[in-house]
Amino acid sequence: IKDVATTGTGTGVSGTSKTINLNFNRGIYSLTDFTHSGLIETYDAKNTTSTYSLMTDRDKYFTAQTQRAGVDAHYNADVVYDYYKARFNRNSYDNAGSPIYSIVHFGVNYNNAFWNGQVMVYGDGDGSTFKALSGANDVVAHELTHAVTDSTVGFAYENQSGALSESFSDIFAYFVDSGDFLIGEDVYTPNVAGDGLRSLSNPTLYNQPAHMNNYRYLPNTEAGDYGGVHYNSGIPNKAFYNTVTQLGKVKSEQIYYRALTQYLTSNATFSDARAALIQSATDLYGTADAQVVGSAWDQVGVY
Ligand code: ASN
Ligand code: ZN
Repeated sequence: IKDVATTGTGTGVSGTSKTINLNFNRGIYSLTDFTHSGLIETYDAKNTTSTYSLMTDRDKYFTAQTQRAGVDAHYNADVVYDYYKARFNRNSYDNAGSPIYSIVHFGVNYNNAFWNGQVMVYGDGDGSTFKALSGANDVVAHELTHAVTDSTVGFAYENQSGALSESFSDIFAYFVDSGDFLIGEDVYTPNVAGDGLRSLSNPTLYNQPAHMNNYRYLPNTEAGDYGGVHYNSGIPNKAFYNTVTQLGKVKSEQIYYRALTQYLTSNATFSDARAALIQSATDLYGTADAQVVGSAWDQVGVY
């Protein structure tokens, strides 16, 4: 019995049609993509939190309502894989070609998505705060970048190092979906146009600080968001915005990637990130660009 790589047609969360990579075996098509050096495969939890099975169909048209979240998790995992390969020659999240498994329809009306340390997991949303979260390529890129940072820096997920983990996930989400500085706009509050979950250009729009003056010392508990990792990330996000608007995307993404893979360590502070990015800019492009990076952080009060 032979696996045959093929392509099919899928309908995504927002109703658009896209070409997806499939496997065909014994009369069944599945969301299994062998076209990369690392496997990409997508599973259905069928609104449980514990069991899941490969998403399959009798034909190559994954167009049913219940398949939409799977189609986009699968398609967007490809997009993010291809981004890291094209820009940094990175082969999957660990640069060792590890398989990217995604699970959709996790739980009931679940308003979140996460990297659990091994696989990508997506809720359907409750239809009002979120629709199915795999529908946003920047959400997929954010979560998969947690896998990248876990296998490079290994940021401790608390306080400033945790906020840096959040910020790097938002920053590479921006690079994958660089038409805007919003995160999650494709799936966040489907009944409200033009908003997002966070903004890199204007963090205060969504209740995040854009300067150390407004840094918050929150408890290192789940209720305290582990020291406000999704709150204080507004500060390094704004420093990134200040950088990319001056140096452009091509230089900025290399500077940020080099800092991740060469300099940052698990307990890094915002000051350490500033220093790592300045050093990376110096290595790659020289002192003038490094000064731009330094002033980008000066403007948010990080020295
Ligand atoms: N979606 C969230 C994130 O990636 C999940 C979490 O809180 N870890 O940050
Ligand atoms: Zn995150």
